[in-house]
Amino acid sequence: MTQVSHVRATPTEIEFELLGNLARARGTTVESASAQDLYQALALTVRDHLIDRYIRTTKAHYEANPRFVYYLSAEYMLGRQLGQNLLYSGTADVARSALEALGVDPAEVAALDVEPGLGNGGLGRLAACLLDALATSDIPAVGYGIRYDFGIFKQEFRGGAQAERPDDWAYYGNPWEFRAPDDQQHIGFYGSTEPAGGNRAVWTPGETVLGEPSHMLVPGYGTGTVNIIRLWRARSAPESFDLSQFGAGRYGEAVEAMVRSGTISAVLYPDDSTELGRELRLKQQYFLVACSLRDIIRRYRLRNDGWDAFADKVVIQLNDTHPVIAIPELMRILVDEEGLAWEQAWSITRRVFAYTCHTLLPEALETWPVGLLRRLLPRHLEIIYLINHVFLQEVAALYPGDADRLRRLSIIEEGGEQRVRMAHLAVVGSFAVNGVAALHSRLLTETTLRAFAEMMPRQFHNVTNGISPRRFLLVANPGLTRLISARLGGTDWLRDLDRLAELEAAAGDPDFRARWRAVKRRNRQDLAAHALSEAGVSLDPDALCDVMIKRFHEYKRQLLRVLHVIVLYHRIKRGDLTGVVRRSVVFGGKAAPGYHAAKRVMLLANTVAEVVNADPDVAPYLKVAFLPDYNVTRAELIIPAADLSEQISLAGKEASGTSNMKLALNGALTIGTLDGANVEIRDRVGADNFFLFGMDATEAAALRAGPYNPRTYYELDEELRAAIDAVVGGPFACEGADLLVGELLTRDEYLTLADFRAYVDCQDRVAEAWRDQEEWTRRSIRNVARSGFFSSDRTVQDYCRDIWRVEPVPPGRD
Ligand code: TH1
Repeated sequence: MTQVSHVRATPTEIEFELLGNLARARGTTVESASAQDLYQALALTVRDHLIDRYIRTTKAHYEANPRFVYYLSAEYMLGRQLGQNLLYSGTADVARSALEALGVDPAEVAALDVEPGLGNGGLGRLAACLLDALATSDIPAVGYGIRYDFGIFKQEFRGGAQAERPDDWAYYGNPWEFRAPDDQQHIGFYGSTEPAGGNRAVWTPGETVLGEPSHMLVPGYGTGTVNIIRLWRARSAPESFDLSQFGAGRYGEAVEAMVRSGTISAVLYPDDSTELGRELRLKQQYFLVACSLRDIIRRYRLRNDGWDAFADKVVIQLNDTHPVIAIPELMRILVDEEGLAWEQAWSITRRVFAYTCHTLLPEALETWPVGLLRRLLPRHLEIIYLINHVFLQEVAALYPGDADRLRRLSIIEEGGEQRVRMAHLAVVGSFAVNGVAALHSRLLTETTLRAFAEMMPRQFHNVTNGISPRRFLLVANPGLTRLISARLGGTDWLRDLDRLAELEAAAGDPDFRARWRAVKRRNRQDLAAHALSEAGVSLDPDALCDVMIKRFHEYKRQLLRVLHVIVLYHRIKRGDLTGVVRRSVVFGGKAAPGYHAAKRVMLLANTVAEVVNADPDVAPYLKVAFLPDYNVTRAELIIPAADLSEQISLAGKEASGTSNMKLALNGALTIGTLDGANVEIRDRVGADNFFLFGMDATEAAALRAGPYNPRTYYELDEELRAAIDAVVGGPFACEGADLLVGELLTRDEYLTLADFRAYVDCQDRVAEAWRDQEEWTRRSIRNVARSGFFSSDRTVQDYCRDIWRVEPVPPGRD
């Protein structure tokens, strides 16, 4: 197995350590150990091998007193830790030998590693990929987040419909985390404020909650750095135990406030790219921010005095608007608690924060009702009003008499109930704003944040997302990693992904192509085994593996994918094999539990799968597998097997997308629209290696602006009509199909019908290309050779250069 070389442990030493941990941490012996005992002991053993590095990293940071990046995010999708940490600590091979020497099956033990699903989708996984790259690049950084008791729900299908089960991920204990109750923070909510002279006030909270941190190690690959992610868990403050109620025998009432405190970190909101505006969500956001800022200040004070150096030593990246309440919170600390003048506090604040926007969807832009803020965080609302007041004075001076501009820029949304626009607060309170792909960053400045971009153009940046090649090649696809390493001579390319360009010549080598195909086939076999056991579908390992993995959302247009599958079904049934090659159509993804429209598409996909898979005429050509409970672990299995990557969102809707990058780097060719990072993928891999179809963002916006009649497409396109008819009364009828089709024929908000013909024809070109396996393999190899740009190492370099201005601090080697 490929791994870091500077490790000295032998299998015997690992065996000794493992037995030691089994005895000391689990109180048992190898003879009587359960699989769980062995897993926990192994995890602790591997963890021990990272601890020395962590301590050296901390020492180096303490000595250098460098500028730190603090990444604030409500979500992290870390993926399983064991496999990664074995590889990063260089103990994978020795640990395997040690387990085998003890008569233990390594696979059985590894299967017990649970992925902490502390996120919904791309935004949370991006946070994990950036932390991985920060550590790999030796950048001093800490990730802050919430330690949800329940992560993203587990998905099952009942009668084809999504059913959710709670994710009690740490039930057996999480061996990767270190709890630090002594670093706990007291966080206030509710209550009232009293003026205290000038701009100062005293806030007396009505309720106090404790934030208890734990940290998990974030090792770099091929370097000594081990950073951390610090996650906060809410606990009740002792004073919330109501002794008077207790004394009166009302035990339930006595503990009520205590229980309420804990609910703050109880569960992750399972909504991706939509906003619910619930009080508990705002509480979570403030809890994360308040705990983290106190911790950041504590860390700053270890080596610095006063506030003069704060903005030189600290940069705080806000991952979307979820942690934006940090801006008024820092102002509150500086003005009310530290006694700084407003102007000085504001100058510090504006030099500390930077904001990443991840969306263009209006329904994802957070706004909080003023009434809710006044109740929950009264002092913060006052501060927000004052920030807005000062800001609007600046605007008025710059654009005299332009009332409309004031209205568009204001942090407060008027008209009906006043609301606080968190994106506006974010832009006003930070020194840099960035979008997550070139197209997205441009659209942000032309639409959502246009008035801001006009006023402060230099504050706007683009930083195109990236993914960790360690997670999605080294860990997920060892076969391809070995093949590439053999060609490139060693594994250094995993830290320098531009070196993949050296594979370009290998595309012309028939022997290399044969090996490439063999790896992909092996991966498809592994996926087929999984599809059989988890979805009861038998996939042909030689069929084109056609993959769509992402959250279910109307704008992502899984429905378009399903319509094409129905077209193929109809063609096969009538003996027309145009565009037909053996295909495995694979779906993965969850829908927010309350998102009924997305759930209807999901049920339809499962219904189509059932009919298609059961039809003996069709089965030789087409199979549909909807693999339940898509998560990072499942992604690691699906992505390496993929040949075709479905990136078919309506242009102008997907900010970036990241599965497009993961799939491209694993040798899948993309079929897609000019949306999000697809644009840059196509620029890099070349038009020959990208199946482009459909409207671009400008055309889509124009069509949406005018009168749009989806029914015309239905009437004029015979295949489309047949497909839709098969959904209402035909073989694919299922609950909600009438609603789904009704919306499609009357509104079709995401222009599915307008792009249908272009998509189907483009899929025919895919099939044609697949028939020439040698040529397909050449394209697949070139695709990988040209995708080095999409490493999260490059993303982190961009942030470091354009926004953070931080330098690496390499720790001493062991
Ligand atoms: C996603 C975007 O939809 C996706 O295009 C992008 O690749 C990814 O972020 C990483 O940048 C978003 N996820 C969320 C989740 C919530 C709110 C807004 C967004 S945008 C809860």
